[in-house]
Amino acid sequence: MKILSPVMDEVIARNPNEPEFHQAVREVLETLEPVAEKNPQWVEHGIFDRIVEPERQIMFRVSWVDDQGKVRVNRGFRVQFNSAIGPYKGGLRLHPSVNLGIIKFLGFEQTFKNSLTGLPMGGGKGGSDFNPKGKSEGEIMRFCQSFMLELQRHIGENTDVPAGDIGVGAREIGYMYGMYRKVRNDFTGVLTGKGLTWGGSLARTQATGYGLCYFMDEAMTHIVGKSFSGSTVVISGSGNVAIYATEKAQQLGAKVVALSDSNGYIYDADGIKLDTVKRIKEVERGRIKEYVKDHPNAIYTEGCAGIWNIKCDIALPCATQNELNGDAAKALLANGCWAVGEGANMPSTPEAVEAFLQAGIVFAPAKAANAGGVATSGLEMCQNSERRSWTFEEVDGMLKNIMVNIYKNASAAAEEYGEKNNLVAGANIAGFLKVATAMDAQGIV
Ligand code: NDP
Ligand code: 2IT
Repeated sequence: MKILSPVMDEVIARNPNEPEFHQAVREVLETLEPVAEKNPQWVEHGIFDRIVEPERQIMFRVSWVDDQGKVRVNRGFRVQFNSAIGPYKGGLRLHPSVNLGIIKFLGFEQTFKNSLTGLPMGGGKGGSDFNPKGKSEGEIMRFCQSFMLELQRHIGENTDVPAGDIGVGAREIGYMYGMYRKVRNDFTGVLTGKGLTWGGSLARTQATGYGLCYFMDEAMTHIVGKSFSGSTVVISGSGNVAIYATEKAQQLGAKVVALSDSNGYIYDADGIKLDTVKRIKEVERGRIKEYVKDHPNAIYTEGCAGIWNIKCDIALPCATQNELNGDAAKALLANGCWAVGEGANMPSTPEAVEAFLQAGIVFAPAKAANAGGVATSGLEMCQNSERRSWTFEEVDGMLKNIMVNIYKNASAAAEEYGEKNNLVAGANIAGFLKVATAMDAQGIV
C-alpha cells in the first residue's frame, strides 16, 4: 500500500483494539490502491478517509429480567456506516463475542456488499453481546423487546432497516417487530426477514445459502469449467446459511459430507441428510452432534477447526469470522480442494486468503458470495413498499440474476485492474466505485 497507507495508519490509531475492523479495512484498501492511483480526485476529496469512518455509531444499555427474576444488562450496538446509495441496511448479531470492533467490521463490509447487489442500500450492522444459548423463550422475547425499545428511535423504513445475522432468525425478528409496531404505531417494512403473514418475503430464509451456491456455480463454470455436480463439499456451521447452502448444493448434484457448530463437526461419508439437520437445528434448537444418533454411520469430532482436514472439492465456510486460518487453507489445498466460497462474513484469515489466491483456485469472497441474503432483503423492501408479495419462483429467479450479475461485475472489475479471476480485488473495486461516485457527487458531508 502506498497512497492509501496514511488512511490505514489513521484507522489503526483512531480505532485501537479493533483487530477485525483493521483486518477488513486493510483488505479493502490494499485492493483499492490502483483505484486511488487512477482517481486522484477521490484522494483529494477525502473519499477514502471518509469511507472508513462510520457515519454514526450507537451504543446503548439493554436491561432485561431473567427467569429467576435477576436483572441482566447487555450492550446494544447499531453502526450506521454509509448511506450514500440508500438507507443503512444490514443484520443484527446476538453473540457473546459481539463488540464495537466486530460490528464495525461487519458494517464496513456491508457497505460494499450492498453496493454489489445493484439495489439502493447503504451499509449498517448491529447487535448485542447477549448470548441466546440456553435462554428460555420468555428470556429471548424480553431481551428482543428491550433491545428494540431503544433501537426503534434510530431506525425507519427510509433510514435504517435491520435484519438477522448470527443468533437472529425469524423468531427474534418477530419479537423485535412486535415491539417496534407497538411503540411507533406504524406497520412498515422497518425490518427484513419477517414472517410470511406480516410482510416477509418468500425465499428470504433460503437466500444467503442459495445465493452462495448460485454465485459459486457461475464462478466455477467460468473459471475452471466445473460445477457442483459430482463434487464433494464441506460446509462449516449449521445455522441459516449453512443449512440452505447444503440444500442448494445437494439440488445441484453435490455430495455435502460435513457440517459443524462451535463445539465440533459431523462427517457423513454417505452425504448429509438435511431433514435430520433441519429438525435438530430449526425445530429442536439442538447441537450438531445429535445427528449421529439418527445416523450411526456418521462420525462426530469435538472441535470445529478440524473440519478443514476433510478431503473435498469445494469448501464453504458458513459459520463466523476467521474460522479458516492459514494452516486450514494449506490442508484444504493439499487435499485437492479447488474452490472456496465464503458464506460467512470474513471467515478466511488474511493468510488463508493469500494461500487460496496464490494457488489460483476459485476463491469467492464474502462480500460477493454471501450478498444473496441482503439482496433478498432488498427485494422484501420492494414488496413492502408496493404492498404486495411475489411468488417463491419470482424472488428466487431475481436472486439468481443478482448473483450472476455480481459475479460478472466483480470479474470484469478484476480484469480491468489487471487482476483476472481475483474476485477479492474485483468485488472490492466494483463495490467501492458505486459508493465513491455517489459520495463524491453529494459533496463533503
Ligand atoms: P446462525 O446463527 O443461524 O448460525 C451460525 C452458525 O455458525 C452456527 O452453527 C454456530 O454454531 C456457528 N458459529 C457461530 N459463531 C461461531 C464461533 N465463534 N465459532 C464457531 N462456530 C460459530 O447464523 P447465520 O447462519 O445466519 O450466519 C452465519 C454466517 O453467515 C455469519 O458470519 C453471518 O454474518 C453470515 N451471513 C449471514 C446472512 C444471513 O442472511 N443470515 C447473510 C450474509 C452473511 P453455534 O450454534 O455453536 O454457535
Ligand atoms: O451479513 C449480511 O449480509 C446479513 N446478515 C444480511 C443482512 C440483511 O439486511 O439482510
